[in-house]
Amino acid sequence: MKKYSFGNVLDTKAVTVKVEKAEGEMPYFTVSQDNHSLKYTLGKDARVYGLGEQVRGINKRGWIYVSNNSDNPHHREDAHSLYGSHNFLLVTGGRDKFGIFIDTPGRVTWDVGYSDMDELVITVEDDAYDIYFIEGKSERHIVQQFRTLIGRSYIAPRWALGYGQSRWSYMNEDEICEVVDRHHENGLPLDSVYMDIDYMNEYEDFTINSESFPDFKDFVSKMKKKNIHLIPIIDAGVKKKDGYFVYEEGKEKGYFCKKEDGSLFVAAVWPGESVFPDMLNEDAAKWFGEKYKILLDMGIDGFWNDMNEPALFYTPQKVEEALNYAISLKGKKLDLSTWWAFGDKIQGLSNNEEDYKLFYHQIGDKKVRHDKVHNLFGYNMTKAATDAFNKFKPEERTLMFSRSSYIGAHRYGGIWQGDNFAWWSHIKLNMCETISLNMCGFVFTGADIGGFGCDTTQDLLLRWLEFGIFTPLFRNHAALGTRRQEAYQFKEKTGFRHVLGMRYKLLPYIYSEYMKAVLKDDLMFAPLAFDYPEDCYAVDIQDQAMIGKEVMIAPVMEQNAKGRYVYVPERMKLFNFHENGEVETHIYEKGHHYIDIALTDVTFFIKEGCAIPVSMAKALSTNDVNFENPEMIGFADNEAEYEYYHDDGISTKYDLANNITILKYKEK
Ligand code: MIG
Repeated sequence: MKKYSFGNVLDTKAVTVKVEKAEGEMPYFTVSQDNHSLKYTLGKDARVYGLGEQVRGINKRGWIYVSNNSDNPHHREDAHSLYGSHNFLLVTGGRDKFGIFIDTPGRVTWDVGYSDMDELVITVEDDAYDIYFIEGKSERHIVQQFRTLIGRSYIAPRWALGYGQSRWSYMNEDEICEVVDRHHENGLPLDSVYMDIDYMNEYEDFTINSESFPDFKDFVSKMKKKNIHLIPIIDAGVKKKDGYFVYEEGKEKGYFCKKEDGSLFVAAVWPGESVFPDMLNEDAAKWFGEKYKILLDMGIDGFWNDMNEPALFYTPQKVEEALNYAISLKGKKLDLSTWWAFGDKIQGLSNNEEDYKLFYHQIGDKKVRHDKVHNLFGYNMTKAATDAFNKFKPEERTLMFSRSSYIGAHRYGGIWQGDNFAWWSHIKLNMCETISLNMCGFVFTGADIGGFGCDTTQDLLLRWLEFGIFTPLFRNHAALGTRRQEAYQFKEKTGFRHVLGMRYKLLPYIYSEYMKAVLKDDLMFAPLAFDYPEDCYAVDIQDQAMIGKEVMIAPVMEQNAKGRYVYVPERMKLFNFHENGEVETHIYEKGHHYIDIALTDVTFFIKEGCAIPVSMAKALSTNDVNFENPEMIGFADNEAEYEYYHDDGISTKYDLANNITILKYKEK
């Protein structure tokens, strides 16, 4: 590993290991005179991986990406930034094989063969940054070293790998009870219900609307008795309202972000005019984090952090400007360009770049303008919460995942993949992001299954769940105003029962793989290219994935498809779990094959010589899963072994050596 530094770097704390600075010339790249831009010539066959939460495929070559945390609900191919900044790239397949990590809180532009197909140009906005080069004998080895550099990933409680139902607009106790009861009546398993902003009193963090939830503590405990965890959302913006305790306390202590003149920075988000805790100020972050205790004390054991890019709907001054502009047009005859400018003024109010330059952070004794450290805000909000959990509940894990992140945040929480759409292409995006995020340390991740924005369909939800049963975070979530998409809303009850049930049958394997990936700094999800680097077909596959060392998945991601073409990179056995309970298996030789996969089939491949643990018991929650004595399924001439990780799923003692047993499988 080689580290180079430019200028006086602000410590992001992404890296947890001390690395000495290297001497001499930087490898692979030529550096521009002002040190802002790095250039590398990509070989014809070079492939580029990483960048975590970004659009497009697993191989990032052919587009330009920007590390700039954005509340961007349009996860289209032409997007440049989503909610997180994950500045790790891995180049392979051509003449060189290396990883590169750029540690900087500011913006980075990754031109991966966009301006010139054969050039990788990385432009760093800040004058000061650290850069790490990692070499290794394989792609996986490079990723492992990078993961060790950034420290062990966050570990979720095991129940958080159960199925979660969410929707923006569950308004009160009755609605939540209905969700739980209808799952149970229909034999649909469920471990958690997510509470979106509507549970709060006027969108005020750490409050509960007492009309909709008259005795919240009691409600939480009633739900626990049904094996349901309630997971409230926490937003970054704090309502600016006299008498609201979080606002009053924070204002008095000087913990909110301020403008240059020392006055409070105010912008509107869900609560209306809001102020923003200075997540980069240690004291302020500690204060905000410890507020989560209010909910912990009511029995809550999981949270999701939202709006923490931070998203800004508008600032009062920008609205003023827009209104003045509109008024100035009154009575005049609009030409087309003025009409466009008028529209842009209004549409450009949200997440406006100029607004991010209006407020400051107090970092130690330094006052730093927000835009310089923008990408660290969500990270530090999540860290604040987890630091508090570790203080108040050191023995037990607490569920925490965030929308916005930076590398380093992976030690404090997972992330969900934000506001996707009920589009078929977003199943694939979900898979590609999951793989890239694993490389950057985010192992506890998943997307809004069924799609967040726009109306879903029964078949989309089924196909998406069939992929989602492999991701650690397994949550169905949808936006206000969209078609209801709880599994019980659709006709195909048996199908949903079967697909959701399969998650619980596979949980001994999924949980074990999740924990091993975290504890060994390894990938849970990997591209085929990493395991079959010499296979000219495997290296290009963008719609299949490897899980652990045993399994390959090839999800159906097209509407009305009755199956799909799959590339099988070595001899494997297909398992097809049909909704009628039958399990069909078939051995495939290396090559391209068309595989029939009916709408409610759950399919995956097991490599020859491998086996995985499953719990065939019927389960309505993770409590019903047989983690103690799982059964084995596999593909072996005579015997296969599986390295099984098993613990109590809740304590914070994660002893790899003591929690591993070798399970044996024998072909019947
Ligand atoms: O501006 O809380 O990504 O999951 O349902 C939208 C409402 C705010 C965005 C989150 C989404 C959540 C929604 N939030």
